[in-house]
Amino acid sequence: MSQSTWHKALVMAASAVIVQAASNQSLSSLCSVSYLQSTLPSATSFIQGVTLDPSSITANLVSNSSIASSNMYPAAVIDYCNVTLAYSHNGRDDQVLVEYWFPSPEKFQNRYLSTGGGGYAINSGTQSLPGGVMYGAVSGLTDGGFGGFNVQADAAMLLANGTLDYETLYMFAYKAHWELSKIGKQWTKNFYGLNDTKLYSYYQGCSEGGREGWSQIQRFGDEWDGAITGAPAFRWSFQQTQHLFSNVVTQTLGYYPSACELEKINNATITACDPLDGKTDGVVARTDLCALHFNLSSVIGEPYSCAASFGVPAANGTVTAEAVEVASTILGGLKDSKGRQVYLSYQRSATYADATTKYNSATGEYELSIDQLGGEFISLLLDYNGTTLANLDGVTYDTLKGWMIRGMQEYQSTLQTNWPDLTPFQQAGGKFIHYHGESDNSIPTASSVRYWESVRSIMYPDLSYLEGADALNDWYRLFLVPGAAHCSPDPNQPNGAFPQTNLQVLINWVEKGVTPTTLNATVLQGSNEGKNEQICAWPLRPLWAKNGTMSCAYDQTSLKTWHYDFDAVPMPVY
Ligand SMILES: *[C@@H]1O[C@H](CO)[C@@H](O)[C@H](O)[C@H]1NC(C)=O
Ligand SMILES: *[C@@H]1O[C@H](CO)[C@@H](O)[C@H](O)[C@H]1NC(C)=O
Ligand SMILES: *[C@@H]1O[C@H](CO)[C@@H](O)[C@H](O)[C@H]1NC(C)=O
Ligand SMILES: *[C@@H]1O[C@H](CO)[C@@H](O)[C@H](O)[C@H]1NC(C)=O
Ligand SMILES: *[C@@H]1O[C@H](CO)[C@@H](O)[C@H](O)[C@H]1NC(C)=O
Ligand SMILES: *[C@@H]1O[C@H](CO)[C@@H](O)[C@H](O)[C@H]1NC(C)=O
Ligand SMILES: *[C@@H]1O[C@H](CO)[C@@H](O)[C@H](O)[C@H]1NC(C)=O
Ligand SMILES: *[C@@H]1O[C@H](CO)[C@@H](O)[C@H](O)[C@H]1NC(C)=O
Ligand SMILES: *[C@@H]1O[C@H](CO)[C@@H](O)[C@H](O)[C@H]1NC(C)=O
Ligand SMILES: *[C@@H]1O[C@H](CO)[C@@H](O)[C@H](O)[C@H]1NC(C)=O
Ligand SMILES: *[C@@H]1O[C@H](CO)[C@@H](O)[C@H](O)[C@H]1NC(C)=O
Ligand SMILES: [Ca+2]
Repeated sequence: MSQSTWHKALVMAASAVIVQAASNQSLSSLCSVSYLQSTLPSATSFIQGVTLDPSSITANLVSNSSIASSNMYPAAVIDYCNVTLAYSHNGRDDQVLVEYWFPSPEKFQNRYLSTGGGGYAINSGTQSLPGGVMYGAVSGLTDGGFGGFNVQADAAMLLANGTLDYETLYMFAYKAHWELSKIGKQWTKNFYGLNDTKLYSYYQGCSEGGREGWSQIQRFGDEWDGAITGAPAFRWSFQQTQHLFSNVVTQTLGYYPSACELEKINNATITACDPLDGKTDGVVARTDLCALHFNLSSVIGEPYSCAASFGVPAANGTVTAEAVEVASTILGGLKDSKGRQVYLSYQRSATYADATTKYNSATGEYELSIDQLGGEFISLLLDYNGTTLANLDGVTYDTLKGWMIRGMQEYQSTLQTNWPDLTPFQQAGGKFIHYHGESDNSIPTASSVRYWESVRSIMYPDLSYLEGADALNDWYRLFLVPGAAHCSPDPNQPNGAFPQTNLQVLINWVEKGVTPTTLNATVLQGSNEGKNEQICAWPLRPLWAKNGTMSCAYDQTSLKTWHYDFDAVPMPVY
């Protein structure tokens, strides 16, 4: 029997089962390979060019699974059917694996959720799937076809040195996620016998997972009801290359600060800027006021000391003018040799992670340590030569600019992911929660601000700034999370709250029309753990009155500190 004939026979034999399932079947009776085969959609009816392999299906019931609280969801106890499936692309001898967790029929709430990865990983293992199941959503992840759920895209990106695997590139960029959601949604409908009942379709991911979410909303907007992305790694060539900027600053200035000296500069910044938001709580909720009112030079001469750790000896000294120059040059963002702005940078209060140096025990000196993600972009995707850049010899600010622009040309239709027209998503009624830690040390917070502003100006060109902002906030809201680092709370600012219940908030917005005027957040560490805070929606900024009340205020002088004019780049950079 051909696969499609076999498939039709199965579907017919199974239709009776589907009807039963829709009424009141236990998860244990549905969680079988035969039932999953019987409900597996016929690929040709909704997606062209893929062949699903019914014989590859695995299914196992997981009951009473205790899920610990994470940054992305609260604690819960869940039951689900853990399902994996292999499929291939017609005409290509390949294999892609997907995994879906199906909640029990009585907990299922007509929802589907796709989840993403981080770095070069297209999934987060099974870390992200519980967050959907606990809200009654079938939740899925993909291996991208890279060779297994634990294999990352970079491992499959080259067929040989010098030969990029374009299928891997496109799968990683957006194709694998499109297939994951198309298959997942159709299978969900069949599994629960939804018939004409509306299936809500959601996306949730952070960092590279955030970029993956945008890759779908920008291309297939009308396929989604709602999405959450944190700190997306979009504007790829700029984002990846900027990881090397801090290294090139140290190399250009000829000063390699110890981790301890940079930590001291950041600690002093946090202490000085914490009260500017009106509440002295160890959290810099207004990094823009910090940029306007705090002079880093005031830290010069301050003593610092750190204990020995991980092969780095104890450090003890006073902050030098050179270290402050390194820090302030990093904060200024990349400029070319003519002094023109190329890219944006981190906010004050973010640790200087990209500037990390390495201790040479033979010389007793600190020296250059190439940022891994930055070096990997150049080596793998511009040089097609493995995942490590050997050195930064001869690399200048202009070299970095060249890499950013070359990568923009080469990856505009794949990884760049900054298409600013979201009309199909908006017209289909989609809702978007975009958040970014204000102290992110891996993807600059201003990167998210720039994208939101790009969408505003492209979609509402005839409206004033505030009118455009209001119109955009009806369906796409950006929240900068005070005291949060990259996709997580910041251990240096333990009182900062993190938006752990984002999916609940998005569901309420999409399904009940409850607009998140402010974003719900919870302190997840320290002595205030469990405390609730609300986060202001861009472009409003938080400010605490003397009586402790927070308001979300419009402050044009502060907003200006977030905006950069990339006059070194001869093309619009959305
Ligand atoms: C479905 O099962 C639940 C408990 O498992 C029960 O409470 C409910 O009444 C059942 N519904 C129907 C329609 O049989
Ligand atoms: C679920 O797990 C908890 C502890 O993890 C246990 O106390 C409880 O008895 C279990 N319930 C069932 C129905 O298995
Ligand atoms: C889900 O199924 C896959 C494939 O059988 C298996 O590797 C994985 O460990 C399972 N996960 C859970 C949580 O059961
Ligand atoms: C590319 O060359 C590097 C050494 O320069 C080697 O380690 C790596 O395995 C090669 N990659 C491929 C895909 O051949
Ligand atoms: C789906 O349609 C079948 C056949 O018309 C029907 O028996 C079943 O109850 C429907 N399921 C739901 C969930 O409405
Ligand atoms: C920076 O502050 C943290 C506490 O937030 C502390 O653990 C660390 O020792 C401080 N580092 C320096 C160099 O002062
Ligand atoms: C910061 O302070 C230094 C040293 O006092 C001074 O030279 C510099 O002009 C100040 N920078 C700003 C932006 O005020
Ligand atoms: C740092 O050096 C100073 C001066 O030598 C000394 O007084 C102090 O105890 C040292 N601190 C640490 C933590 O080693
Ligand atoms: C490829 O990478 C290796 C190892 O990093 C390096 O030695 C070699 O020079 C690189 N080759 C090219 C053509 O960039
Ligand atoms: C908001 O967060 C609190 C914990 O800080 C939680 O109890 C509550 O359910 C959340 N509300 C929504 C709508 O998610
Ligand atoms: C706190 O102060 C602000 C600004 O002065 C005021 O608008 C607000 O009503 C006060 N709130 C309370 C609860 O007193
Ligand atoms: Ca504060």
